[in-house]
Amino acid sequence: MKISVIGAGNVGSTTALMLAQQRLGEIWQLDIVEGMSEGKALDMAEAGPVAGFESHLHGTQVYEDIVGSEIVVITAGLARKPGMTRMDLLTKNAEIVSSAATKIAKFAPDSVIVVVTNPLDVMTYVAWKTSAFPQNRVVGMAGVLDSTRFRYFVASELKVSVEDTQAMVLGGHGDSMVPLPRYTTVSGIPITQLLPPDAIKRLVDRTRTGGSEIVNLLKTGSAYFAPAAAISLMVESIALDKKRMVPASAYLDGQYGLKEVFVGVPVILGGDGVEKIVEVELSVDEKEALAKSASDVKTGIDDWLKFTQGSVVSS
Ligand code: TXD
Repeated sequence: MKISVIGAGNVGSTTALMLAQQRLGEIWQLDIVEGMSEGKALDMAEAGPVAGFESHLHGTQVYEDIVGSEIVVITAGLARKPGMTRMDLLTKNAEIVSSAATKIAKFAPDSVIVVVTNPLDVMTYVAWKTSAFPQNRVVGMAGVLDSTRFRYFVASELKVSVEDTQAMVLGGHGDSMVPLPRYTTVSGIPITQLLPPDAIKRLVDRTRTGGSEIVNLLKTGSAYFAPAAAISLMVESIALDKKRMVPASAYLDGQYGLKEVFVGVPVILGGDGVEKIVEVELSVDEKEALAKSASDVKTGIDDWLKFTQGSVVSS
């Protein structure tokens, strides 16, 4: 199995290390910064003898080296800098993601692409459009991260093991994400039976702002350990055809009453990527919240489409 990670920054390199520790195969990291991915890959490979994994880790700056990859993770991108608008970030990262997706289509045409770059759901759409891959072979990582945060908060509140705690978070990766307490359980018991409504609301709100909580503490950069663990889970499910049922950003074609948008829903992830989108029963409020979240994503997609059409017309 050959797995490539585009972008060897915090999330990309931590993911590469986790994948190596899972012994999933040959791991390539690609970054534009000269020497960085090579240096990080060598450093990680040198950890192998004591950490107990074989050193199939490589770094590169050229896409030719990712040839034949079965899975490609896109983490390349910029973080929002002072003075940059949301739209600036969107267009800049869309440029990076679309150039990566075009190269992936050329050198790893049979791969499954896992998108991580923010704004996540819009970037997943951009990668799908520019790679021209079938819908099932492009998926975005956010729901597994948002759910693992929710699981951690619930387990800490109830003082129970995270192992017994499961959570489901749908929607776009942003403030409008939709944590579902009714489908969040400890050993099968919904938390609505274990916690009072005000405590659930507090944990839901903390989940929604989980990313900024870390940014505020770190001050420079954003979370990467939990994101990398979430990516590794998805990559493992695809690599080993495990068919895990997890929330992920997938292309909707009528499911949940939504169309032509990538948004977080429960999916089955296997060797073919998104093998099935699972439709669960939602209350009126939950449905509304998911539709609102999807409409925020759609606005971003439309902005990108208008921007690319504009730049084609003006060039
Ligand atoms: O839940 C999620 N989906 C997320 C998303 C969770 C955490 C981080 N999330 C987003 O992932 C974050 O908002 C960023 O858009 C990406 C990557 O985050 P990271 O923390 O790893 O950012 P870094 O450390 O700045 O790394 C980005 C790397 C850096 O090394 C750049 O040199 C590289 O991307 N980069 C490129 N590599 C290859 N090709 C191109 N064009 C390129 N441009 C930048």
